Amino acid sequence: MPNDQFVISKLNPSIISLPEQGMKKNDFINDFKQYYVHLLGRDEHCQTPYYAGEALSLAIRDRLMERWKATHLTYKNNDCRRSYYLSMEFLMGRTLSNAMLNLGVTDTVTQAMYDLGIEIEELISSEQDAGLGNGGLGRLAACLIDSCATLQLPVIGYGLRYEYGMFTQNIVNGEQIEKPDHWLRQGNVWEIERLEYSHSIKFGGHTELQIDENGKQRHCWIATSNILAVPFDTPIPGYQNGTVNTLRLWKAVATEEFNLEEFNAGDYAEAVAAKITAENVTMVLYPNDANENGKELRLRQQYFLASASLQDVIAHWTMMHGNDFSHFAEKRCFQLNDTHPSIAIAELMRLLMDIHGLMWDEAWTITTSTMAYTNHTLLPEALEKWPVKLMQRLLPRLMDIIFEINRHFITEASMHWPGDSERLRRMSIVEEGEEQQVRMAHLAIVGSFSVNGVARLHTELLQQGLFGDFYALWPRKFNNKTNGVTPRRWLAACNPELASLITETIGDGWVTDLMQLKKLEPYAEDAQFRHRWRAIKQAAKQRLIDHKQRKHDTKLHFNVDALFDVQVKRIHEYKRQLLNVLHVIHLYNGIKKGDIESRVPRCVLIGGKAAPGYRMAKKIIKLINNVAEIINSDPETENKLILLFLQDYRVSAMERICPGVDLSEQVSTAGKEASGTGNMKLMMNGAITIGTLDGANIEIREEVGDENFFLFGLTEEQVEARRGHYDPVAIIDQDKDLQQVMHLLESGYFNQFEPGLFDDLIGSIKSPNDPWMTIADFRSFAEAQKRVEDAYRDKDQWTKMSILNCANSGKFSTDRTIGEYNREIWKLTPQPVIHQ
Ligand code: 26Q
Repeated sequence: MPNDQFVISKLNPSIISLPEQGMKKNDFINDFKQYYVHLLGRDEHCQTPYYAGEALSLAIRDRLMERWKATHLTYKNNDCRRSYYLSMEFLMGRTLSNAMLNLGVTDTVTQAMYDLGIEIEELISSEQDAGLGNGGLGRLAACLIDSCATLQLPVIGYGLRYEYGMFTQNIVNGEQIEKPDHWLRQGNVWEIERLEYSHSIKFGGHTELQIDENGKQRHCWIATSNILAVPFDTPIPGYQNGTVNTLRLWKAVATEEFNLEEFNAGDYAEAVAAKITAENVTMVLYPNDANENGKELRLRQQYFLASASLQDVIAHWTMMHGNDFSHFAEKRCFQLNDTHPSIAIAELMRLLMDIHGLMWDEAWTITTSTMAYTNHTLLPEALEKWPVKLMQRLLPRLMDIIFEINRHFITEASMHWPGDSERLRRMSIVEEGEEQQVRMAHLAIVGSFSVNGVARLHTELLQQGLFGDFYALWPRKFNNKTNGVTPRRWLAACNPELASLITETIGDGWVTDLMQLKKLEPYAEDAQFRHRWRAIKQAAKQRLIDHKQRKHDTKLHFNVDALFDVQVKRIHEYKRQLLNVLHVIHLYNGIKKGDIESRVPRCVLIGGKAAPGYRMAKKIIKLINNVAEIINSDPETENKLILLFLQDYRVSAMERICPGVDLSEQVSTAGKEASGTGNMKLMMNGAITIGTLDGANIEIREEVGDENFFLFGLTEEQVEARRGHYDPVAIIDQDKDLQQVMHLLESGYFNQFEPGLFDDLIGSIKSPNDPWMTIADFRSFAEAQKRVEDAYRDKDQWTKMSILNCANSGKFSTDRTIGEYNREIWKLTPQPVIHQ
């Protein structure tokens, strides 16, 4: 740690204050040149747009710095209540265009670059995605903190600075090949390292009872291996409001003392090896979006995040209030993004008791009035459990505390249900069995004052099913917070043409008050408006095609009049990309049989990553590619049907895709998708949903009206009622179309040179135990797809529906979501930033 703080503390604030940075075109031109030539040492011969992008980013970053500092000062001076969003994932994507939009300089800067002969789009797309997340949960965290800044709420995001983010997906011979994503290789201009706020994190060792200077007993956790957590801060600007919040990501670094001891003992190689182990903690993001149980490194990551973040908050607290924690719970609040950081509950207890000397009851009251937990899944296999043995070895003091929390909890629960030992066994934080395990969701519920689901149905199912016992015990803890997405990135920035038309029509208030989109409704009846809306959609489709043709070097002939039918999301059995493929095969079969008159030309795009260890998901990718190969190379499908797998789906890909989508596929088995957020992005950009009554689809349909949504499939109740007597083979036998589809699949039509390749996929959907009941929904899906085509054939009708989808997407802004988190959980006061 730098020990030159003495010199810094003598710096006079007036000496380091800078003149205000200009926001005019020439100011950007001058700063750009300065950075490009003097700092980066590049000239007109530089072959890549990357450095120009970096120079511009530095100029933009400068404009964020003063606002960042002023925001920080405002929060500090007001000593306001704050909350902290703890998440193992922040899927931020690119930063430059969002920063320009939020600073309100997009047009000025575009012009400035143009004057220099630079196309700004080239600079924007030369930026690497910050892919520090898997999918929905990670992107939600990014959208939520954007809204916090826009609503001027004092919220800090805490996460991990993975050296390698989400892998890059290549498709080779139809299969997914993963390539490591070394996103920091060329540096990251958006982050500021703050060594001075590092904290030391303990692992291993053992605990001892000691007597402190006041004669009180204290638990000590000793003989540990320590790792240093070094923070890197990224500015999170609000939308044109002077607020710049902070995302603080922790990097693991070997501590000096840790190395020194071993060096002195002469064990050089061991010391270097230990350094590597230490720095491994934040080396890589786990690429599963369901639980990969029991991996020690993952537990290390989780504790590292929890401990570093809590130490940071407490260090800041004691600096202001000394060792007085009596008002801590009034002033601080933590939101846990799923159970991943939920070890924070035990860690806060440890810090309060072992470091700050509080008694159990006092510490427990503080903990249970500051922690709040968001659940993102109902799938039982995705619930986190950690072996007690592993916890005892890695985090012995925390395991002791968890046992003690559980003892208190079981006492409370048994007063509520005396003698109901079966229920207590079900509810216990520690699962008994051959191997004892800690149920992290139970720890999270017991240790929090708020437990929320992420869509109405999801929350209801949590209360009735998975967490039913807890709901019976503490009904008032439970609440719903339907997800959203930020309209800045997902409409204003990614679809500037549509955004301009909207602003021209209803003004620009919608950007921060998305319910205003409702004012577009009457324009659905205006032929001229529809014409412009349609032209914008067509142009977006054309751009999407052009990009595909450049990148995929495909010679396919696309038609912008075709229906663009898109399913982009992680590949998962419950999300049922297979149902989509069955339907595509059905369409293909129809073409082959000459049944074409009634159909509409369609371009089906499917994209998404499979967890590297998820065999079935990887097979699904292979199947999509094989089917695409056959369909696209068949001359009979020309101008009628295209199927394409979109490689390396990620945040920046979605920004390109969503303006050009007609039909949004949201076809998960009812009751399985907690919410979905891709559905919201697509709706906001005027796509119409074909979907089941699952997750937020239900609320989307409620907002837009049944007539503007293509509903199909079993309800959650029907799915559950079918279990035990589901008979997919009988369903196939009674459905001619499905028979033919299955025949094509089973005859090896799509894997002529790879016999048996898809047997397991076929077996899974034909099994009476198929949890996702794909076959059960086929008929209803195919019929809904027919209705889609009937609607699409009537261009005016379709465009009306498209406008109405956008007009009614207002609810799905994270501004609304954050408003609810704040009103019902955080209770923060907005803090307008005072600029000196
Ligand atoms: C856990 C343990 C070990 C390794 C990995 C994990 C892990 C990582 C990521 C488990 C789950 C995730 C991600 C889950 C996720 O993205 N869930 C989605 O969250 C969205 C936001 O609430 C919802 O819209 C989606 O419905 C939900 O599937």
